[in-house]
Amino acid sequence: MSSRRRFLAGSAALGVTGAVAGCSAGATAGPKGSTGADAAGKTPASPAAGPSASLVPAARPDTQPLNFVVILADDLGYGELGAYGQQLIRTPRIDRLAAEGLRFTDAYAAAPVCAPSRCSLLTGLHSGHAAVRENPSGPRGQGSLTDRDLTFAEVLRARGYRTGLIGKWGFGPEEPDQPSHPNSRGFETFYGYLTHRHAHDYYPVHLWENGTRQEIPENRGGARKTYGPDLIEQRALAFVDAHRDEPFLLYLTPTVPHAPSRTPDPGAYADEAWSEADKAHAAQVSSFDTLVGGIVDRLTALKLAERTLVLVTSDNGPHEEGGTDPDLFDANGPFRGYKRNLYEGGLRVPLIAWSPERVSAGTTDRPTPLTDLLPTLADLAGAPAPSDVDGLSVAALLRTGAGTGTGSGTGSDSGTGHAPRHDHLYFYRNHSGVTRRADAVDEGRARKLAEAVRRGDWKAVRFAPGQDRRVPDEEWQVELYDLGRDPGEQDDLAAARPAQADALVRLMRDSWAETYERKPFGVTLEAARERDGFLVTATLANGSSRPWTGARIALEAPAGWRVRSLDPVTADRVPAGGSLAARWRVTPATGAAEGRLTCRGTATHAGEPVTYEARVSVQ
Ligand SMILES: [Ca+2]
Ligand SMILES: [Ca+2]
Repeated sequence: MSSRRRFLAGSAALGVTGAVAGCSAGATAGPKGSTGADAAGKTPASPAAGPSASLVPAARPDTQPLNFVVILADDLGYGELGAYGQQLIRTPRIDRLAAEGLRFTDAYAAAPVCAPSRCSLLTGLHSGHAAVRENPSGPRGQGSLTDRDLTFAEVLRARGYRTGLIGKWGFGPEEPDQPSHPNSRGFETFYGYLTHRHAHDYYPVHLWENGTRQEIPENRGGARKTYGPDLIEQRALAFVDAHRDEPFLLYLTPTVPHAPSRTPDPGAYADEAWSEADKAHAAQVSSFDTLVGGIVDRLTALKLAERTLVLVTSDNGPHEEGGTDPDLFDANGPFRGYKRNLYEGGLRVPLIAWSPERVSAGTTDRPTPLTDLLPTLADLAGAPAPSDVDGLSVAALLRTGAGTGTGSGTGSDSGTGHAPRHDHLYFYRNHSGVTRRADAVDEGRARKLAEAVRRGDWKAVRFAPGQDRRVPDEEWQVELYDLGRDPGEQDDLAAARPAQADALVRLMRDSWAETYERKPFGVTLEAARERDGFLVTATLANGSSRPWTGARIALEAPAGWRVRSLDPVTADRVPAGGSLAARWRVTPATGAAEGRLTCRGTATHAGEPVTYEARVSVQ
């Protein structure tokens, strides 16, 4: 029987101290754990009386939970914002955030194309470990997340955050109620495009609202009546309004400035002597800026700005599709390459962190892959993060007084807080789609499998002879660059510094796992059919790096069902990497053919309550 890990709905401003009360098993607590007695008939009469109403940390006046708004552009290049040197396209709202907040000069998308970049961003795993490592193409089909893929939304749900994804999800299949749907991966609210390909349609004839396909009939037959990004903006503002009084995560992923460059209005660029595609592209970038500004204005109007962290970034380097000319805009800034390349232009992205009164104005040159997002949000929310992710928390940088350094590029932390630094960053690319400039930059190797590593200022890129990663090292072409001296990756030092190149190739080999086994995290629930009912097994796994205390698991069954606990359901302490497991015998009510079982696991992590939930339908 399938088990789906879910994270609880909760409402803010309700203190949690007693964790689970009134549940159908584990009614007593003891210092060494207790075995709940036969608890038939003790099922809570209504969910409101049970634990689901008591999830969110008490909002102490001095420590209001921080809201998170993560805004991810699609194919916005490093050089396309004024704050990063853009001369032709106007982005005044984001530029102001960059001036007031922390600007990362060395932020990296986790991959040079959408799907793997977004999978890594959501899960904190780099592209040698993540579930989705390639864009959908040909027979390989659409990448999917699984029940084993823990997203930052799921991590925050455990602390009672209200979570929404508005925009492009980017994974298939195009179906509701499956493990790769945002609602199954921690997002309570989803509105927008499910699959990668559908997100290319700016005038869609349908979008998804959670599990429901919503028709947009006015766009049928190629009509361009309702612009998808406008709907996304409306829903994003509505999400902020709806959750103004509770801690929330908004993951806002508009489909701009991706190809095809379509916009209802070229606006300020109408009279430029540019192609229509370039005018529309510039208008898309400016519309992204307007969207960001609109969200900030709404946060300010609702008096939420002081307790909200806004992060603005992009999923990969600039595209050249649909006739857009990235060189007109110098969209890759000082770097070599575009979307699809593992040179810096394909990977390096803007990243701005803004939170008045929390984040000081400044810049940091810490090499910061977007895999750092999950542990950072977890850190700031006081939520456990899985210890087996590749990302590291940069919470220490996002503090008043931390972001004042300009950075020297030498790997020093001076002036940029004390966020841990990565030993190295790893990137993988295997993509059969190719564009002219990207292929020229790759010297005709854009269809070849490639890898890159940055360690300190050293950067190595290597190309396989084809799309098979298992070929011997000597068949790869390796290049080596010194980014400190040569950020544009023009001077290949591989022949001059073979030992350095070999060292980075070893890191590439070590970074890759054909299948990356995850450590258990949160609640899993399984039910096996027995003669008169079910044997139910639940596990609360502490996959974080800190011990949990006061752990408890409880099983909830439909009214009238008989639930008999077979094992202790509490533990004073669950060490990092440990777990609490228990079994129950469940007998359906007479005549009941099917029902849903819910298991909640609760514990205290670093002084704060966390709750995980899993459900299974039995029949
Ligand atoms: Ca993209
Ligand atoms: Ca350039």
